[in-house]
Amino acid sequence: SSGVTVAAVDLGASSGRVVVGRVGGADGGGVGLEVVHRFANDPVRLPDGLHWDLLGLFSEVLVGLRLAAAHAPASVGIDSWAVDYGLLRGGRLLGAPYTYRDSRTARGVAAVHARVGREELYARNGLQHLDFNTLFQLATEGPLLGVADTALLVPDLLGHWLGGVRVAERTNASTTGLLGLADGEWDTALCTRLGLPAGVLPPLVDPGERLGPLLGHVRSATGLEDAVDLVAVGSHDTASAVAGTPLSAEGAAYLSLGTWGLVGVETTGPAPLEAARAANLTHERGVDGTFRVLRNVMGTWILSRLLDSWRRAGRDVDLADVLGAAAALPERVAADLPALDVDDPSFTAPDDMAGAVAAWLTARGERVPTEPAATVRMVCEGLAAAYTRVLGDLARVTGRDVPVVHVVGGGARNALVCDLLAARAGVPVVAGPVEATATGNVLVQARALGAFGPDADLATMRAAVRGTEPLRTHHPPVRSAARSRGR
Ligand code: LRH
Repeated sequence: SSGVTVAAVDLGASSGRVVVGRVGGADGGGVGLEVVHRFANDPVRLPDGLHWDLLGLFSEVLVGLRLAAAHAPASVGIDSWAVDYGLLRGGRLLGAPYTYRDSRTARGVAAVHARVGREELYARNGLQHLDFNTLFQLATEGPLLGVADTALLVPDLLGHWLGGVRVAERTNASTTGLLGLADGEWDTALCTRLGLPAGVLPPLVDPGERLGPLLGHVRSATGLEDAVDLVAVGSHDTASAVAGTPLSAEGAAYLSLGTWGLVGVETTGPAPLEAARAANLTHERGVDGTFRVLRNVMGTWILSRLLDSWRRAGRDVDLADVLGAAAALPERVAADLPALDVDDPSFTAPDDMAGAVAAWLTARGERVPTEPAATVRMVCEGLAAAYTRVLGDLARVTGRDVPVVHVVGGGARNALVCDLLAARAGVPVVAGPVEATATGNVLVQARALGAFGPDADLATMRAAVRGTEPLRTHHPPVRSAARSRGR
């Protein structure tokens, strides 16, 4: 065949991109990606809290699609970070959406738990407790929720602005806390118990469903053809990332490493529930009815905020340079540094990350390093330790050994974290693709357009990723390999 060309919009919590993807044809069955537009995604603080600039993001999406139009894509698919949403009435957006880092969420947690306890909530939705899960955010909306007729998660909202449809794509819907773990449908009984109007939740769709043409003014703004359809993808970025991960071995784990580090395995059903709850693992829905049993852990956020602190203090530190210096620290020096507890709540949204790290160390009687390299080493050691703990939990809860970990997303470039993870976990770490999320987005669209044949499963699509993307394996040092063999 001549292959299929699609446009993927992928919005992360710190940056977004529009990517043109080609499957089949000249790429010989592989996936070819070209990032045609990149842009920052910076939250905006207003007197009432921390918001996303969704109109700004939408404008960037249009700029990107205009650039993509030159490659004549046959469809467009959107994914973004999870949990956040906009409220609409009669098609009009009711206020600027909040970011999940806004502190309002704590109130929502108290309000929800006053009506439904943690254990019952977990039995219904299977989610790791995160203060920002959508249901806690909705519980803080008050009267506005009585005015709204529709709530749309971020990628669904952008999809609505591109194509006019109002739907809830299921993988992202599974991060709201309002989707039933057992049946994958909206839990309207839970909504009623929480006093949330279930009527604002739109009909669910699955990745791969065609959602129809773009609006006329979007076609004129972008130059995209009349025949271009909006196609539902795994609209939760992590769902697309896992779809785009070339998982090879049985039981292989993934670490989708961006702002967050999502450590998990793909399963065909929920994990044993009591054990999963005790380990604070989440159940998110993946492409093709899969489950992502994972834990949301700190990702590259601390590192990027540290660079920001240093920059504001007049010290320009380059990430690649400082990671290199952190990796090159003598073993003796590195061994003396404490591993940072990266999931400490004081790192969630501090104004000054360097100050927060210093305060954490001081509170524990530790010396505060003056060199960025030492600080970065502590962070990376802390990240690797946290991911290793989750891998242990996953093996225990699922009863399956984890033979290999795939690190995807921008963090796959962080060789220090990959090396430390391989050493601590005692298994090989396969790094790449960096653009796994866009890849997963492209694959699902391409299949919907016939690039793989209608019955192609995830394994078939993943084989296409393995063929085109150079992957790098980080092996555990010999001593820890021996240790894990002796287990
Ligand atoms: C990663 C991510 C993650 C969620 C968080 C809100 O970008 O979607 O899966 O837990 O953002």
